[in-house]
Amino acid sequence: MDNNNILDRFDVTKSERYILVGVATRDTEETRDSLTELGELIDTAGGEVLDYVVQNLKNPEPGTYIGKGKAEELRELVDELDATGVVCDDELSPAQIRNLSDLLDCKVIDRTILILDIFAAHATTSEGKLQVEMAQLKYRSSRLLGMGRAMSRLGGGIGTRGPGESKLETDRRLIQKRIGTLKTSIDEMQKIRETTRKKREANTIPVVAIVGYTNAGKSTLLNYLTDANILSEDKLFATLDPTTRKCKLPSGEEILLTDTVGFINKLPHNLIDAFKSTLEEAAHADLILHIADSSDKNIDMHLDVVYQTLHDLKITGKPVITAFNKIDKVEDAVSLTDNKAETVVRMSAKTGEGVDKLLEVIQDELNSMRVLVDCVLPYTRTGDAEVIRKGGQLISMDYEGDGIHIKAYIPKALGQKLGVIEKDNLD
Ligand SMILES: Nc1nc2c(ncn2[C@@H]2O[C@H](COP(=O)(O)OP(=O)(O)OP(=O)(O)O)[C@@H](O)[C@H]2O)c(=O)[nH]1
Ligand SMILES: [Mg+2]
Repeated sequence: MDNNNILDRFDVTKSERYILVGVATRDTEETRDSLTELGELIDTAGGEVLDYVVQNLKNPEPGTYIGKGKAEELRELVDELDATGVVCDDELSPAQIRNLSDLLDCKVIDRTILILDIFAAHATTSEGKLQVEMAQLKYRSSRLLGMGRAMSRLGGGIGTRGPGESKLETDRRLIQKRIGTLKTSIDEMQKIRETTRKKREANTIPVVAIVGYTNAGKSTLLNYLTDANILSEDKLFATLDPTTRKCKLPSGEEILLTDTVGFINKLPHNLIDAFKSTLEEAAHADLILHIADSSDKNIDMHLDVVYQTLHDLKITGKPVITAFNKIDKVEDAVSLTDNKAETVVRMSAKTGEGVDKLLEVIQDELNSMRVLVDCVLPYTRTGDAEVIRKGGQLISMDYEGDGIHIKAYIPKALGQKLGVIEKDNLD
């Protein structure tokens, strides 16, 4: 027997140990990949994965998720491996959690509560914390009735952590009241953010929102381009709260780049709701920068998850640039495509390869949303000249005898407002 095993056995501080369980309704391979991701979630939450169990079923059993026979086998495995509990790869109904935890006589958690737990641990801003607490309370309030034993089996640890932990009440009314209070606070914070965003919009600096599957390298890119100093690590959901930084394009024009929470397959609905407001930055962006991990073996499925989530969040109709990141890790990045994007680039946020090209593409895309103005403004309109200088990509600005000669790319809407587009600039 090797030393590691002996150490494992006697280490009482060892983290919680789980068996992962999935139901393959269509493709066993797909379910296995989903379980691998579930394993990464457990790892991120600080737990350990002991084994994987997959059952092929047309649909999950309504009462017990897996079949009774499979549950028997699983119970033996739980005993044999001395597991803390099992994690199911789908969101379970209250009845499924209760019945399964009775059958297995151990802690039963699901993908949703695991993700909520990670979000709870990673939220750093007060708004993020309140949003996670609200999502957790909503999940729990629908699962309290008749869950006595299953709840007590949860004990502590994964699935029970978060800002609301000390307030975990078994009384629905208290939970409803708390949800009401949280909503008021979140609404207030949202108003403040709205004001900040409006101010920003008045500045007309283009906003580019970085979106993508979790762990694709969004924060690494923002760190590479700016001094954002965001935590980036090989964990899922390293980033929860949005960070916005100024970044200079090759032309010298400044843009605002926003890094946001990553997406994941089967993202709990309560969380989509909760993070709608943090993702507002993306909803108001001029351009979506979609980061994908070239080395991800499920890249196509994950591209779809991102587009589906953007659709759920009603972030549609914006130009998308897809950057296939981590090309330093793959042999053949050239064959990767995304036909939903306007443009595709290949890059590495780690080595910097292809990042210049990405910035050029962002510049081109922004320019294509603009018009070229070439006009002369009288000196009485110095203020407008300044608006043009700040609001677009300035090519030249000369103070001549007859007025200010300006050449610049500016957003169409701004050009119309100032009356400097085409015929209008004869005024
Ligand atoms: N080899 C390689 N690794 C990269 C590259 N970009 C990011 N990574 C690594 O990928 C992991 C995830 O990077 P993050 O920047 O945290 O990813 P993210 O998209 O912000 O992830 P979440 O915030 O968790 O959604 C880290 O370990 C990075 O060092 C790259 O171009 N090449
Ligand atoms: Mg991140």
